Amino acid sequence: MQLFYSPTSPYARNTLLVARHHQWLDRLTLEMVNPLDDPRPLREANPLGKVPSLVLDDGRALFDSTSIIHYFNHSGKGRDLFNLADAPEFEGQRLYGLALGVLDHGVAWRLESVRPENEQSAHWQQRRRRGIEEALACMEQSIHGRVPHIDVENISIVEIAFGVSLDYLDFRLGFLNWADRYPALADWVRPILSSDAFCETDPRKA
Ligand SMILES: N[C@@H](CCC(=O)N[C@@H](CS)C(=O)NCC(=O)O)C(=O)O
Repeated sequence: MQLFYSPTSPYARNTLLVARHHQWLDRLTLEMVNPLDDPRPLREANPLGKVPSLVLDDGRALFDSTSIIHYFNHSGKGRDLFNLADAPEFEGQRLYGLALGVLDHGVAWRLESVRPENEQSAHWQQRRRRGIEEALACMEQSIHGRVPHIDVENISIVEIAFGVSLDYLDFRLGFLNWADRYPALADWVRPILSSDAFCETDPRKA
C-alpha cells in the first residue's frame, strides 16, 4: 500500500499520526512528493493531484485525508480514535471537523499570503482570520477538563487533529500569536507537540 505525502502537508501529517497509532506504518510504502511539481505517479493515483493519497492493495486510491484516516481507523490494530472516553456520541467527529476547518482556513490563508500583494484579497484574509479565531475559542472551551493523552495507545483524534492544526498555525501563520490569547489551549497542546510522534513528523525538519 502506498501513501503519497509531503512532509509539510498538515493533512498528510494527520494521516501519518493515525497510521502510527494503528501500527500501519510498516505496511505502507511512503512516497514523499511535492504535489505542486505534479509528479506523474501522484497524478496517476489521484486525479486531484493532492496529498495525502493512499493507494490500496487492490489498486484503488483514497483521495483525501479524512477517507484515509477512516480507512486506517477501521482496519488498524489500535483502539477507535474517534471513540472518546466520557464524551457524548459523535464528539470525536465533531472536534475533528473543527480542527480540520482550522486547517482549511489556515492553508487557504497561507496560499493567499504568498500571492503577489496586488492579487491578495483583504476580504478573504479577514474571513479566514475570523474563522480561525472563533474556532480557537471553541477549541479552548472543548478541551476544558480533558487531560491530553500523548501515548501512542491512548491518544485520540482530538489530540492528533488539534495538535496538527495548532502547530500548523505556528509554522505557517506565526504572526497570529494565537497562544497569547488562548493560554489554556496552548498549555494543553504543549505536551502533545513535544511527544515523539509529533517530533518525528515536525514539518520544520523537511
Ligand atoms: N481536503 C484535502 C486537502 C488536501 C490538500 O489540500 N493538500 C495540499 C497539500 S497541504 C495539496 O496537495 N495541494 C496541492 C494542490 O492543491 O494542487 C484532504 O483533506 O486531504
